[in-house]
Amino acid sequence: MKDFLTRRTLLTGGAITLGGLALTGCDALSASPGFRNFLSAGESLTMSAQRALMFGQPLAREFSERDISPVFKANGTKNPNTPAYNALASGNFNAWRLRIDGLVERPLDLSLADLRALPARTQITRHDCVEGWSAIGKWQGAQLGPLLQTAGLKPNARFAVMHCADNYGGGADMYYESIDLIDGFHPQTILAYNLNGQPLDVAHGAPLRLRVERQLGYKHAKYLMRIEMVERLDSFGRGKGGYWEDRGYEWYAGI
Ligand SMILES: Nc1nc2c(c(=O)[nH]1)N[C@H]1C(S)=C(S)[C@@H](COP(=O)(O)O)O[C@H]1N2
Ligand SMILES: [Mo]
Repeated sequence: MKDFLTRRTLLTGGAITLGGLALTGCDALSASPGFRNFLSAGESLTMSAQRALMFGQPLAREFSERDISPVFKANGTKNPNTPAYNALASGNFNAWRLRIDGLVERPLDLSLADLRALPARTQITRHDCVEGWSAIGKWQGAQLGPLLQTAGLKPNARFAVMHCADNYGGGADMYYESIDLIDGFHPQTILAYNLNGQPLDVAHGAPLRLRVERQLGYKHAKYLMRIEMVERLDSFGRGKGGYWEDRGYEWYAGI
């Protein structure tokens, strides 16, 4: 594991500027003038500022072990089945790396072992798909926020674009998604490698998928390959910030 990814670095290092924070309209905190000034001052995001940012960002409900659904339906792509993905899968994803790049000071390339060595968060949550089904599962993974902090966001970074390994339905467009920094630093936003205590299987997004628990199912990008920090979303896909957004779904898919 790279030595800048130590616990100490995660806790102390990596100033994050707040200039690029895209606030969502319904956030009570963002409506307060004091908070706006604080943001526009472009100060660096210290641990305490980060905590202030969490304030007013409710957690999605978490459930207990006995609530876990006996079967967690798989939906959308159930196997990317591209030559590149199949090669990674047949090597047990040992050669897979998650790249975090774009508007960051220090691009990262992380193996599954790197991610599993980081402090883990476990959460039992309900996944709601717009197609009308839900399932409760126990997800485990590394929080995205500390990783972005390690990479060091440039002042103009506003969104995290998730690039996936699959082209849903075999079309030309690769699946992708995007979230803002409010969701990026939300404590329940994790890069999940386990579902119900087992390594993520191919159907559910192996080796790594996003969990962004206050949002609908299609935001939870499976088969993550790269997280690109960007200022604007209009140059990706058809410009609406996600595969399904490009086909008419809302970008902010809050539950
Ligand atoms: N890469 C990728 N991510 C994806 C999809 C997909 O087709 N490809 N489908 C989305 C949709 S609509 C849902 S409901 C969930 C389904 O996740 P699951 O297969 O683990 O149930 O993944 C989301 N993430
Ligand atoms: Mo979905």
